[in-house]
Amino acid sequence: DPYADDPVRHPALKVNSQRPFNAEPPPELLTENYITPNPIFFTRNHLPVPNVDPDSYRLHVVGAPGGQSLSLSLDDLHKFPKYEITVTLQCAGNRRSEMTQVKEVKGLEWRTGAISTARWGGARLCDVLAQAGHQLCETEAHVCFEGLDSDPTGTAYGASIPLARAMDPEAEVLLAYEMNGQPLPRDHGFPVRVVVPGVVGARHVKWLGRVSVQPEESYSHWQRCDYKGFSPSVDWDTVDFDSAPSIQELPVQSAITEPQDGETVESGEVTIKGYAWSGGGRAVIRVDVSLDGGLTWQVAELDGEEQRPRKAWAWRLWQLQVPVPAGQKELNIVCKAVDDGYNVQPDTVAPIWNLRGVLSNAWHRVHVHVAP
Ligand code: MTE
Ligand code: MO
Repeated sequence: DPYADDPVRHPALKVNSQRPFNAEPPPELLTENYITPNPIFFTRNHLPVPNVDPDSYRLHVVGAPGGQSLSLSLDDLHKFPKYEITVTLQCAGNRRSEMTQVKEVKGLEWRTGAISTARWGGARLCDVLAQAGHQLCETEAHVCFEGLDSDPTGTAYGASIPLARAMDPEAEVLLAYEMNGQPLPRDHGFPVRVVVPGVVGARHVKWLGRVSVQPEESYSHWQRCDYKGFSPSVDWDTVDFDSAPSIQELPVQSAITEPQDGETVESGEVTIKGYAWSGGGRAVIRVDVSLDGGLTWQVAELDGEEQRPRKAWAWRLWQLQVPVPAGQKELNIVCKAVDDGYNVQPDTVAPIWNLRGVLSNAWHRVHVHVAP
């Protein structure tokens, strides 16, 4: 059993698949803290978790022509200037279960919890690439990452990001060896993972073994034949994965974590809580909440850390305390966020449905009963 050596997990996690391990925190725990505690940070593994010996670990960085290839130990990586940033990581499949309700899709049934936030510490990718002699001369090039996890044929997990993002100090791409002040837990990439702020989770390659600069995107299945968006009209007979770009920056997202669908709330006052985040460093500027399915709206209070313009890498938590309108037996609670590009979420799922169930960011709706 290739999974026999997987780590022990926190019992509060809602498991979507055991082998490989995929799990999300329940909504009420997800927004209990601004920084998600490591044991309940959502986990998305495609393969068994490798057991990497930190002493013999080496990160291989392929050098530029005229530069030098690097074989970096953990100690070597610690010698680069250390950066710490708070970054929210979201899987492209977050909220896929709502797409399934429209029409069947292929993928794990994530609810609203395939998103979490941590303080990551590590070396900047641009500093490591510079030491290997790379410069931003080939503007169309890509930085390809390979994990140390592999399938029975020996194929490793892989992904890539544009060299322009990797070399941009303002993009703050990290080779992280710390998560919330601790060495990375095994499920989250021990000893080193990539953290690409503002970009889909799939590019944050865990158990990083190899970094190279290539003229083309990674040839990995997960770069080329997955994690792409399509029209609702495209099905598995007609899909052409080469016709769509790989997902990098994610669109604006928000969800309600309290109360939960089907719950009964007290009459009088209700507190509604949730999270909001946008990709590409775009800051969430507002969250609107409705109690009547979207007819009328109120503005929620944004909590958590204020984000820097163009570097809003982390989510905002939000809440709204409101009186329950007298005589209401039920509430149709809805939330939607706006980012600083004034991008908004679509109101329904059907027009953004796609066969892989990715990019599911319609208004989030929760139906609750009011106690008599
Ligand atoms: N890296 C490796 N090596 N193997 C993987 O299966 N999954 C990716 C990414 N990096 C993956 C990986 C996907 S799709 C996501 S969403 C994130 O890791 C999840 O990171 P987490 O498990 O730390 O939350
Ligand atoms: Mo993912």
